[in-house]
Amino acid sequence: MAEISPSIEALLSEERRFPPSQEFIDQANVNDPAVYERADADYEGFWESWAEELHWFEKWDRVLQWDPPFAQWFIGGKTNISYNCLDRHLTGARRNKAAIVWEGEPGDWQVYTYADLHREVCRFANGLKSLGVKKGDRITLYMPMIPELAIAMLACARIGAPHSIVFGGFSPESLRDRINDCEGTVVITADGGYRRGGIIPLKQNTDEALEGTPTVEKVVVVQRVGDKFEGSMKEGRDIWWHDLVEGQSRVCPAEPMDSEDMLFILYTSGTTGKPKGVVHTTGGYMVGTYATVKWVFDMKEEDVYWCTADIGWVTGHSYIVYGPLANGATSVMYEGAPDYPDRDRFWDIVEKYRATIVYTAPTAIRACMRWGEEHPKKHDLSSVRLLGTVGEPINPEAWMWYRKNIGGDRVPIVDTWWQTETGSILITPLPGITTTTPGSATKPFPGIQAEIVDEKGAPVGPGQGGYLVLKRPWPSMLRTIYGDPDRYVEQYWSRYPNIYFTGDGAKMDENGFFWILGRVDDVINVAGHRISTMEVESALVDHNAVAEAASIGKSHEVKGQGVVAFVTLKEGIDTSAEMEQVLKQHVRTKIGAIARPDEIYFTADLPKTRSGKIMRRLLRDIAEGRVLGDTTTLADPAVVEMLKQQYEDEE
Ligand code: 7RM
Repeated sequence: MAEISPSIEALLSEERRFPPSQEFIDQANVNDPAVYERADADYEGFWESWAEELHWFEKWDRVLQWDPPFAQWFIGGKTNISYNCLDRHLTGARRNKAAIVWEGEPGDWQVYTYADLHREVCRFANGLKSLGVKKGDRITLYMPMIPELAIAMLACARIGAPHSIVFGGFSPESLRDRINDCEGTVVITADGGYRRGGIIPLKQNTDEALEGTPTVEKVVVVQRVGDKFEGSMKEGRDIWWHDLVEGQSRVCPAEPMDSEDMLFILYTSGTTGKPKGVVHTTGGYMVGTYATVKWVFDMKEEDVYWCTADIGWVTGHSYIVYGPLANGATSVMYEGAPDYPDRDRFWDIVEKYRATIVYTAPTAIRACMRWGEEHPKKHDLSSVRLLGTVGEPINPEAWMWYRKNIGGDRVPIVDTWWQTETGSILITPLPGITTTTPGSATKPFPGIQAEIVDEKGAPVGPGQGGYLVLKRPWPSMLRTIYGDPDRYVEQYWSRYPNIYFTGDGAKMDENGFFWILGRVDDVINVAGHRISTMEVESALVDHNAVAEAASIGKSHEVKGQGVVAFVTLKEGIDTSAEMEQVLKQHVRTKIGAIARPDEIYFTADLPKTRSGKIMRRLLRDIAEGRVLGDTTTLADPAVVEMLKQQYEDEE
């Protein structure tokens, strides 16, 4: 892992630099580079001062108890995140400020002020209590991106019932497994949700899931699609949301929660087939999401902030709901797809609500690149003052496109690295301090000690690569895997003693900046040289003809592994043997001979998870001619079948 491959040199030789403008620096929430040293010298004190900005019913006795690998933060402190997201804002000018600005896919919209949101959360929390829900009961949410989803989360948090949100795109079987794993007693869903004009039958899926869930007693159903609902309600078990809240009191005191009481469970896939229930607790998670929103997104009173994620993923939990609302911000929430009814929908929303901060995923940016810059050009995006990305490495070309076409070549971009497990952003630029470079997530957030280490755990030097690890606890870290503490220890804390293993590979450049290369199983080893799938992909998408690319390592007799690439060309460009040669040569020119793909396959689509991550494991299976592994998390199973057929035909 320690050697420098020629490929990485290409990436690290990126020379474009984007310092923040003086204008941005002058107004930024944080613009003093000394914050890094100060936080480093006393990280407990650093986090404690963040906690002091929030409301606690009772103050903590100690900031941190660290018995590796188990951490407790703000010990003895009593707080409630729903109180901090709502009640805390009701006394002053924020009372009638927009908390959630919601846009439905069909074009309907609603605005909830902080006072509105507080009232609806209290009414629903009282409704849950009337169903018998008590502190500690697990509640499963399987909902579309509608305001009731945020209301339900905040209501659960208010009464101390941990929520487990299952993304609305998951199958009945996945829903069932997740309900059973945490023994949920109530499921909250909707009669349906809109997606590209069609309806996702959430209630019917729930009914199917509930055929094998002995613990579930009640199902609350939001009426979203009304007349178009084709399912039914089960007498005695199912109740409409509007009937449940009818007549409920608009007062529901927030339960004082211990700082270490469970706030939520969120399932995420790991190296094995069974998803892990990542457990987050109250105080630390609240502090982590609050602090990062304020500094990474430079959140101001007048901002209109839009994170395009689905709340079913951690990004939506932390950066649509909890972090922004804890800051008293205005958070935009959108129900539908980026290309419905047209490919300018995102930019239409930015213009309509005058969004000032936009946070999205590289995969969405690449899709927009593919659709062409005429779509953002149709809209006035001059309100935008800060852009963010998350979820996967961003190739410099997509970064530059985003900066130019959405940021008008003038606004900072924050490439934020974190995980479901980390709860909040850990590696990121601070937009009023950091000079960014396309493709690098830059530096650990103050107080975070991230390092890149070799197999033995020794830190690698500048220009070198290794495993990304975290050497100190941080407030929003996961506390355990629900019902499986051994897996928590084994998965994250066993490779290196008392050090958190992220599962990601990374490189450090001469400035000490981090370049996240992706999961360590996405690294290709060609003749002893390590090449990230991302580097090859970055080179491929750098070519004008390429919309998206995925690369994998395929076993090779002499070199150990060779590079195989799967490429989607831009619309209107034809595949040909000549194009294949051109692209192979392009990669060779961009990175070096070592990275030149042995084979390139053209494909109309790549296999992706429902959250948009390319499933390279399946591409490896296809390329190796193996039986396909677990395909249950695929967004569109037909894509792999087609690819497999095509691969076999061409082989
Ligand atoms: C927030 C989220 C976590 C994995 C993580 C990485 C990858 C996330 C970045 C990134 C490069 C980034 N949670 N990842 N952000 N890679 N640059 N800025 O995505 O649990 O779903 O995924 O995502 O591999 O380990 S997650």
